[in-house]
Amino acid sequence: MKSWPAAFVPQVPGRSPDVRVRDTVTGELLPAAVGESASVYVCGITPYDATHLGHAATYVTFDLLVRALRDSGVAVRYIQNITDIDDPLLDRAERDGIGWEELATREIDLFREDMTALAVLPPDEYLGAVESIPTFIEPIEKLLASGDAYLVPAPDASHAGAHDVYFDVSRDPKFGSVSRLDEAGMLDLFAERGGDPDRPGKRNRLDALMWRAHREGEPSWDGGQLGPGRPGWHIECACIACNRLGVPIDVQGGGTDLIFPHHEMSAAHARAFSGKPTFARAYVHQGMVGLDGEKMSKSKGNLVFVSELRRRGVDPMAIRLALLARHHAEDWFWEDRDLASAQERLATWRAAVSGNGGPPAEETVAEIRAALADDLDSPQALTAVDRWAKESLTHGGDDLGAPGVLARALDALLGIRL
Ligand code: 5CA
Ligand code: ZN
Repeated sequence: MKSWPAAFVPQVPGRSPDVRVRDTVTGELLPAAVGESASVYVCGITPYDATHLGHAATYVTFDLLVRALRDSGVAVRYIQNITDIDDPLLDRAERDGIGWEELATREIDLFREDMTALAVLPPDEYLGAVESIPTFIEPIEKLLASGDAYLVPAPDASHAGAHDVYFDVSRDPKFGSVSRLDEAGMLDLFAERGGDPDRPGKRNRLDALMWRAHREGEPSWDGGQLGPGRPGWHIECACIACNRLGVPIDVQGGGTDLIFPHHEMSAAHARAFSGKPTFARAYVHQGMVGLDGEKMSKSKGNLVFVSELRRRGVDPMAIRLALLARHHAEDWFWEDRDLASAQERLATWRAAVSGNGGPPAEETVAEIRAALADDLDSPQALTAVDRWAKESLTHGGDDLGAPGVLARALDALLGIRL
């Protein structure tokens, strides 16, 4: 799938210290890279609606990670998917009387525009589920052969004798190790987040769909021995991540809403078909951005769209700065004053780098790097810049190169173009 243009990343003298992230599974600070390379997989959008500020926060967070790692001298390989076939997409297309492919294409295009405007660097590969379907078949067949997956009759399918394929969670001794939820906690979230605990014929209520046999009126693809159908959600990310990055990957990213079942199941699938004990060395999860007291979500409809703010003439750099003002692990509620204070901050920074010289910037650049290397602490990085800007605006400074150095550092490390 086509991604979006890579913004130019200026060179900044010096280099970031080794980047550490707080692993949401163990709660520990872990190095985001081992040695000189890092593989990062971030769960992408389900393109049935426009990019809201919660999505944007997630992709800005992982953009910071990629920028910090590259600045520390690490070669990053970054993959992101698009869930361009799933029930919510089909449901929305039907509700709106539009083809599901047309809807997906429209929303992916808008997402690309939003990412470009927000100066989010593109992944090295941007992969749709649909275009990747042929790579899902063999792993599913392998899991059927090993007994980790099983067939459930699908009498409502379009062809006689059809079966759906489910993953048997009871076969996985490590199941639960990502979310560390008990069974009741898992069951609470499973139905809410796309699972089907009451499907007759399953061995365990938490077993996850891997392949859905073709039903009348639904799109389907060749599944080889699995028959025509379409893939389940978790196997997509498991296969794309493993195929493109190898196992274990260094960082699995996404929002906290994906911890269970999505990241639990993807890890379980990947361990089972790869035979490797660990799917991801570290999990980084973006806290939920909400509005009016609730998580922003497409199903609830309490959304602020990036494209809508842009249409109203809001500077995308102010949107990005508003998102950076919150630590990625924090849940928070968007308010108009978040944008107002980001606009004010942006104006202050712009004024500060427009002078003829300023206070030396090296220390500030080092503070930005140190903050980001410490679990992507963007609020701390912004505070360092605020200090430099205040000093520059109140006392000036005779370091003629400083404003330029700082402007390049903000661009390269924070993705903020002044
Ligand atoms: N396609 C799947 C992942 S494979 C998906 O969750 N798509 S999504 O469009 O619903 O979300 C895209 C990304 O934004 C995911 O990483 C998700 O965790 C994150 N996200 C969704 N809602 C919010 C929110 N309110 N705040 C922060 N991040 C969010
Ligand atoms: Zn995913």
